[in-house]
Amino acid sequence: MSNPLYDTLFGRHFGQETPFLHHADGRTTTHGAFLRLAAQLANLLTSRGLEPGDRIAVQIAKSPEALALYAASVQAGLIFLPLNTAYTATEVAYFVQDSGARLFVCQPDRTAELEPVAKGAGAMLETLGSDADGSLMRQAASFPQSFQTCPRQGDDLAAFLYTSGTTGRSKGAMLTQNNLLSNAKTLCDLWQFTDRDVLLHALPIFHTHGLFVATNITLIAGGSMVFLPGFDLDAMIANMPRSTAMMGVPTFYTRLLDDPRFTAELTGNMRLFVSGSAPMLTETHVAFHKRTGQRILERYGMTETNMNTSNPYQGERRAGTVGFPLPGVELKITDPATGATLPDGEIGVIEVRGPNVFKGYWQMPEKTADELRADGFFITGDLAKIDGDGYVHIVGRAKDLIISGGYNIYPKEIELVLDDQPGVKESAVIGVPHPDFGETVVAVIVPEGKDQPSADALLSATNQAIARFKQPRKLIFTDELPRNTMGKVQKNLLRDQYGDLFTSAGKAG
Ligand code: MLC
Ligand code: AMP
Repeated sequence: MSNPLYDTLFGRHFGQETPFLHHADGRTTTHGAFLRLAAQLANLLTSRGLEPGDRIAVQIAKSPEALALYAASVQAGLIFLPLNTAYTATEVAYFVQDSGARLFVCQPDRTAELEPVAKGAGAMLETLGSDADGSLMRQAASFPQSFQTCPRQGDDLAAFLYTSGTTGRSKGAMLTQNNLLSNAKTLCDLWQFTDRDVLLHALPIFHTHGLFVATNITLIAGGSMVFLPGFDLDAMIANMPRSTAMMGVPTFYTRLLDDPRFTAELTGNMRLFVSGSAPMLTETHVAFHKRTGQRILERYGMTETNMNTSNPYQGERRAGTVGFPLPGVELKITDPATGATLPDGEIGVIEVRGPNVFKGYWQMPEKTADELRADGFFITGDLAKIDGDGYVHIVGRAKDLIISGGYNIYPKEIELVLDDQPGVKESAVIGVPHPDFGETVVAVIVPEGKDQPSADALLSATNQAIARFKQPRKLIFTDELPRNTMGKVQKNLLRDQYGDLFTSAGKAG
């Protein structure tokens, strides 16, 4: 009996003392040592009664041990549910409860705050810290270093990743073993990864980009990763010469370009720079080429679909485009009103179908039916056109979504918090251009009466409820919101009005 995801990503490296994770301090963890730890964790998890198909929710700092917990979950047939470390206890409570997680793993320093969350959801609680501290590692040490891999099939679920929605309620995207495996194999081939590659890994491992694209591809190729806890400019510069590839959000690239130490010489050993998760400005692509002589490869994906398109590895990487549909992925541009396929050159919504497309939203059949057609096409909500050469150009979004530094922020979630505050009649949250994060959050607020509510009180309310990265960077008070004849708030007008708040033309900084 096999477990395709475990066998392909991890199992075949068992016992191999080849380098897998290079640490900032110069130490290296081999594939063998990594998989022995994963096996200990898998033994521990099953000893606690976790069975194939059970959910394990984790909100832990990026570390080799955190990644081993992912491997352990796959080996034990569990459904891995990683959560952004910035989420507040209120946000986490929803995910743990909604997913029905049997076990929740948090950082040791947040135990007091998150213990009631686990208890409220009927989940067991363990801890794992960034220095291999916490209850999980303490217990794992006494378990055997090999584990009888749980049999799984390609269609079995491997992960839940929650994505927010336009209604403000997050949905658990159910990803199967095949979804992850097919995509990783395709990208590994397309981007020509081999066991000689060293990936400079600075992305978080609670999202598709850092966990599935970056990590799974490296594992399939048998390569290694410089595994940094996060994006730190000095560490990026220091580790670039020993790396061959990097994956990042556009903010990584603008920050690197802002540093004079980032030169063609520094990138001399690098063969591939990949960008995605948010639109990259053409000027960034051009400036990068001018500085390094290399062209960034931009690709396009989503939590629900993994990766859908990519610029070519060989051939023209066209700035301002996300390239072509991946092998095995069907892509069409449709009329948002009728669903009819549009001819090339016309703007419509991207729909995709293929082995990469998820199974649906956990316990939300109506929402699944709204976005995943019966014929298997997923309606992405991204607006695009296809040019005469077949390149896909993303031109906007049909969904009300802000992407800040590669993190998705749904305005509705923030509006619900603001509208609940005393003195607020209504609010509209918009994304405006930002030099570092691409877009950032601005809240336009209509007070209830004559007196303006205190900005501090409003910010403190959002601080309690939602993660820091989603909180408005500016509040604007106004008498009324612009509306169309149907009564719908015209956010495009607000974006036009406040669009230069953070750019050189504006002042907010
Ligand atoms: C951090 N902050 C952010 C932020 N990240 N605010 C808005 N947007 C963000 N993305 C906050 C911090 O809490 C802090 O708040 C302040 O901004 C400054 O922090 P910083 O030190 O400058 O941030 P940093 O830690 O350097 O993080 C920035 C970043 C990080 C860009 C490196 O956000 C990041 O790694 N983003 C990658 C996201 C990602 O992996 N997305 C993939 C999604 S998968 P304070 O308190 O100081 O004001 C997907 C599918 C696909 O989309 O296609 O890939
Ligand atoms: P997420 O739900 O976090 O997976 O974010 C997916 C969304 O990120 C997509 O629907 C797009 O709107 C956006 N996205 C990802 N890659 C790109 C890209 N290369 N260019 C523009 N938008 C992108």
